[in-house]
Amino acid sequence: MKVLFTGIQPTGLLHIGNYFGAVRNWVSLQHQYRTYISVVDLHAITIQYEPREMPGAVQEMVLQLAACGIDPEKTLLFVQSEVPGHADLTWTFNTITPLGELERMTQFKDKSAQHRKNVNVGLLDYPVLQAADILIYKGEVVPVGEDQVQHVEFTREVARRFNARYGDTFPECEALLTASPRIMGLDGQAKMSKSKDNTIGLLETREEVWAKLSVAPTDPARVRRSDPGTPEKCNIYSYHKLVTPEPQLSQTVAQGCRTAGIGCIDCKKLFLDNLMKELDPIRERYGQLAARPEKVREALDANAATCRADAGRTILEVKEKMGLARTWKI
Ligand code: AQP
Repeated sequence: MKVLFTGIQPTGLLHIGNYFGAVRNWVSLQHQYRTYISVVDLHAITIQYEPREMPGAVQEMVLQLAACGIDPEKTLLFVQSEVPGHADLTWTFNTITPLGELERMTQFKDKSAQHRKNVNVGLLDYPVLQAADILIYKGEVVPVGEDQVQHVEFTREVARRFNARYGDTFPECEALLTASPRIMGLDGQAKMSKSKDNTIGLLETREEVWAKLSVAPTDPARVRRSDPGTPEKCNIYSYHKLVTPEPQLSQTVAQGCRTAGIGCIDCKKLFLDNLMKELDPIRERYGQLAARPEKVREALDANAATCRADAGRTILEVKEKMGLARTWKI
C-alpha cells in the first residue's frame, strides 16, 4: 500500500474550505492508502497562542475529523508533538536547506506580514517541519488544498537533496488536489481562512450559516432581482458546485441566474439547504463523539505508539546514512 500523509492545525473550528478543499477527500482516500493524518500542534505554536487552550483545541480538531468520517481505528490519526521524531528529522533537514528558499515561501511572507511582532524562526522553518512530517513516514501522496502545494514541492526538493548527499532514502511525494483546491471566503476576496474571518464553520447551525450567507456578495452585476447574472462571476455559485447535484445545479441555479429566473436570495437558500444536508450529520456525529471522547482518545494513544515506531525506523536509517549512528564499541 502506498503511504499518504497529511496534516491539519488545531486552530479552532474546521471551515467548509478545509472540508471541501481537503478533509472530504481524506475520508475517501483513507481506504486506499496507509494513511497518516496528523493534528500538527508544533506548526500551530509558530504564531501567538494560549497554552491553556491548546489541549482543548487538539481534542476538538480530532473529534471534528472523526465526525467528518476519518476513522481513527483504521487511519493513523495522531498528534504531531507525541512523535518526537518529527522535530528530530527537522533539524537534519535544516542542515541541507538553503535559507533563501525558506525566505521565498509564499506562506512565510503572508504570515510574517500578518504577525509582524512575532516573526520567529519556527515560522520560517515551517516548511522544513512539514517536509519532516511527510518524509518521516516516507509519504508518497499528500492530499492538500492549493495553498500547500508550494510546501509539497519544497518537500520533494528536500528529499532529492538528502538522497543526493546521503544516498537514496526518501521518495518524491506528490500533492493530490481536489476538484475544488481553493475555496474562496464569504467575502469573495481571498481564500476561506480562519485568520481572514470569512468562513462558514463546519459545525455552525443553519441559523448561524444563514446570518453570514444572507449578506455575502454575489455577482456584482445583479443589482436588481430582474437583472440577469453570470454564475461564473458569483462566489455563491462556486459554493453550489460543492454540494448541489445535477440537474439542479445547471438548470435551477446556473440557468436561473442567467435568466433572472431566481433571485440571489432564493439561490442562497437553495445552497443553504444542500449544504446543511451535508453538514447536519457531521454536527450530529460531533455531538455524539464529544459526549464520549474516550474511544477516540484510546485510538489516538495507540496510533501515536505506531507512529513513534515507524518514525523511529526512519530516524535510525537517517542517522546511519549521515554517520550519526554509533558504530564504535567500548
Ligand atoms: N480555502 C481553502 N480551500 C481549499 N483548501 C483549504 N485548506 C485550507 N483552507 C482552504 C486546506 O485545508 C487543510 C488544512 O489546512 P491548515 O491546517 O493549514 O488550515 P489552515 O491553513 O489553518 O486554515 P486557514 O483557515 O487557512 O488558517 P489560517 O488562516 O491560519 O491560514 C490543508 O490541506 C489546506 O490546504
